[in-house]
Amino acid sequence: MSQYVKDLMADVKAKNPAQPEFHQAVEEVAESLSLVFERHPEYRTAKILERIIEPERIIVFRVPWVDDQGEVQINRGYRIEMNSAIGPYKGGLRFHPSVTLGILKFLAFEQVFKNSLTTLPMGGGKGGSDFDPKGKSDLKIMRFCQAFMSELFRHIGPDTDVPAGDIGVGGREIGYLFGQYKKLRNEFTGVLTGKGLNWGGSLIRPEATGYGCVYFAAEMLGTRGQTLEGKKCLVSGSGNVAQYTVEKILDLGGKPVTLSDSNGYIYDEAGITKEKLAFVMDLKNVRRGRIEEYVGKFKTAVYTPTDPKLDYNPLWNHKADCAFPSATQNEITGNDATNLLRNGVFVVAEGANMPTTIDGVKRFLDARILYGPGKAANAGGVATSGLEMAQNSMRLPWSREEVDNRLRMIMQSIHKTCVDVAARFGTPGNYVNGANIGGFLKVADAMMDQGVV
Ligand code: NDP
Ligand code: 2IT
Repeated sequence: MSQYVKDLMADVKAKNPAQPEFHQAVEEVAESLSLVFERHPEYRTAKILERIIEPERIIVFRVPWVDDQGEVQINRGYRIEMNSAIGPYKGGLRFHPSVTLGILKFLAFEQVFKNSLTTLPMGGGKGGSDFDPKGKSDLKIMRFCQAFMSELFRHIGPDTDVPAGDIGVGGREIGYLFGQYKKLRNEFTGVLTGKGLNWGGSLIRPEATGYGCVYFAAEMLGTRGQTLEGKKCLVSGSGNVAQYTVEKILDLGGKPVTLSDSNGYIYDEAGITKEKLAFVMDLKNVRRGRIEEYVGKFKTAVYTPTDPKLDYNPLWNHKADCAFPSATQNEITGNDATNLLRNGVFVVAEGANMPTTIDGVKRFLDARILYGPGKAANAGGVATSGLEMAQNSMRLPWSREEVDNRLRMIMQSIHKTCVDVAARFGTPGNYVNGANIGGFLKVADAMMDQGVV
């Protein structure tokens, strides 16, 4: 680690104590940017990275609501408005009990670089709450979403800050949030993305993160003259990103064999087919059940419950070619990375945000596999949110083919940026440097143009 990164990280840790995920995200980017600062000291002089690290604004608020028993409940709501150099703040909302300020700051920080890579004019933001939607009735979810938006509405807007979904926030929640925003503002605008198709949503937005991640994997494979055809794929999670990752892997001839939730994972030796995926979609999106039910229905699969005592995740310990982590941060540790490499995995495309620890990333880079970091590989979701914003502004919807073609072109462009920039800065094949530097340059130049604000 260079002296510059050491000093920067000491400052970041002193100023932002107890935010380990935020420190991790900053450290990874700072390491890559050392290569830029050697050639462009002007960015260092202007303290561009130091400014990106400091959110432009953080909003923290009380979310009081009344549950079905008439008991008052209190959650904490957040919106991190991280950087608006290249467009309005843009990024998802996460509802999960693990949500803290540090988690949302890491996500908002990553979002700045990711959104820049998409080629669309979007700044970076993220928000959410420590609210746990699991097992709650639609009515409770609606009450919570209304309470959350009763404060958030005064801070967001179609040209200011445009939230979307993330863990625990899907089409249902976006609907309730949008309804409350519209009631309070008396305005029908594109203030949220991931909206329903009948009221301003875009075709392909639900599919976009998973589809985009698989398109990115296909691009990476293309650099070695290969395709997904016949490739055995490990997928974690079973939510929005995981489901459409499986769907696109199947479209491109691959063989997905795993899915998971926080209780455990299933391994289906025969492969997860379109029919089995339809069962999972109904299980997760309609009945809101646990992935364990899969093995009751399909006898070719085995279920392994999560064992917190293990120092590795057995999901990542199967013979395979590709891995698509699509659940949450730090789900691939150093041990998991070693297991993946030993089992023959040579493509890792991150659907989740920062699913690999710093130690794990180092092992992937040392092994020179095709490792696509989340900032690049999962950018298809927010890119398609950008396409939803464009359609809302025009008040004209595009067809499925139009949006899917644009998504594919954007993923190809992000891939090309990563490859070109990594080579230009002396680390060919290193998609981490390619994504971090490629995302940084556009934001940095915009900040240089706009002065110290
Ligand atoms: P969902 O809420 O739809 O699904 C999340 C899945 O991950 C569930 O299967 C969930 O299991 C599992 N999961 C969540 N937290 C944990 C945890 N702490 N430990 C183990 N499993 C966990 O979310 P998404 O699919 O939308 O998001 C998945 C990942 O993709 C996240 O990292 C998100 O930030 C990222 N992402 C999402 C985008 C989007 O457009 N939605 C865009 C880009 C990235 P359980 O039900 O048991 O909690
Ligand atoms: O992490 C992400 O990129 C998202 N959750 C999607 C954000 C968005 O605004 O669509």
